[in-house]
Amino acid sequence: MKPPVCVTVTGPAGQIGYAAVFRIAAGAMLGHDQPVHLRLLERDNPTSRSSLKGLMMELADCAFPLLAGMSSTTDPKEAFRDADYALLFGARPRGPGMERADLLQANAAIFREHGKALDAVAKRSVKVLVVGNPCNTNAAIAAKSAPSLSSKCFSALLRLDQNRARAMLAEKTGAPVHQVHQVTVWGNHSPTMFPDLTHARINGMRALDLVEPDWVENDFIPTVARRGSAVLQARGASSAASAAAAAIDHMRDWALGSAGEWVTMGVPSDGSYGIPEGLVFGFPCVCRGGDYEIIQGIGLDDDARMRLDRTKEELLGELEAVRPILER
Ligand code: NAX
Repeated sequence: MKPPVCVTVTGPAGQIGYAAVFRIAAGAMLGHDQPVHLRLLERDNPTSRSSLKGLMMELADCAFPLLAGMSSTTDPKEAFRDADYALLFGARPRGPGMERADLLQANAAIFREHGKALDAVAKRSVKVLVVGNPCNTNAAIAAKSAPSLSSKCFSALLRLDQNRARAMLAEKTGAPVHQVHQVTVWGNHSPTMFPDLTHARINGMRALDLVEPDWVENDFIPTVARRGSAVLQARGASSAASAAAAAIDHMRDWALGSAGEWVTMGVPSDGSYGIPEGLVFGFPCVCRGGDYEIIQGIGLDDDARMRLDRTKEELLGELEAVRPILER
């Protein structure tokens, strides 16, 4: 058996955290030969404390052979010490009457603090996935708050959007989802995202030869972009198990490789496709050897370019709005 690695999860008592930790402890993220030590970071209040206590009782009761240990804390520096992997679900939810701008500010402060703590105490090779919204900008804040770590340590969850897009295309064409490849979601995890079928293949065929342009424009793109709201309306709660599954897919592929598959990751731009450095943007990536690369040379027509610019502008606006917090 390999030596255990340290996986930090923030917000484990929340709904995505609850759906994720059991699968991580069971080996779904890092493989069935990789023991894990779970470090659980929650807010310091009686409700979170009690939920976390119950969660840890349940984790123990599963008797997972790969769960080498677990601990809980309310101190980010303790939570991220020597972390190999960090899944950041913990974030302030949007409360009644709260504007998106208020949410941005409230969460910027959290991710500033978590970025600084990662910078101080995490392994230099740590892989960080930000899920808490607005996840692209929160990931950019965490990366900027951790100057001694490579910006490549930080990423944001766009995989849920890619999974939704693959599933919708599979359903439309009647193909099994495992035959659907090279679906990409560019940009922000927000309604400005661009779910792109231009290079998608289904069992070796071009997806665009199998569906109508009208369906892509008026059904596929808006449905994928607004899927989160549709789930919220139907369930009375936001996506949880699907978000946890996507977070595990993202980390598993990053750590163990994507076997040539295009996977959408929110990663700090290196200037690819004209996206300014510093923005965390959904790009098509391949993962191998514990690293990712942004796939280069993908053709973008005028429509795609316009959609990328729109989501880029939104992200630039978000980053501008949190600049005062970054300068603190
Ligand atoms: P919940 O409100 O159920 O859980 C959040 C948890 O985080 C709570 O237990 C809370 O106590 C904890 N928390 C808050 N501040 C913290 C801090 N400073 N340190 C540690 N823990 C803290 O939310 P949940 O439904 O689990 O969603 C978590 C986040 O994921 C939200 O921001 C949500 O908007 C975001 N999502 C992102 C998605 C994506 O694809 N990127 C999709 C699903 C989801 O909407």
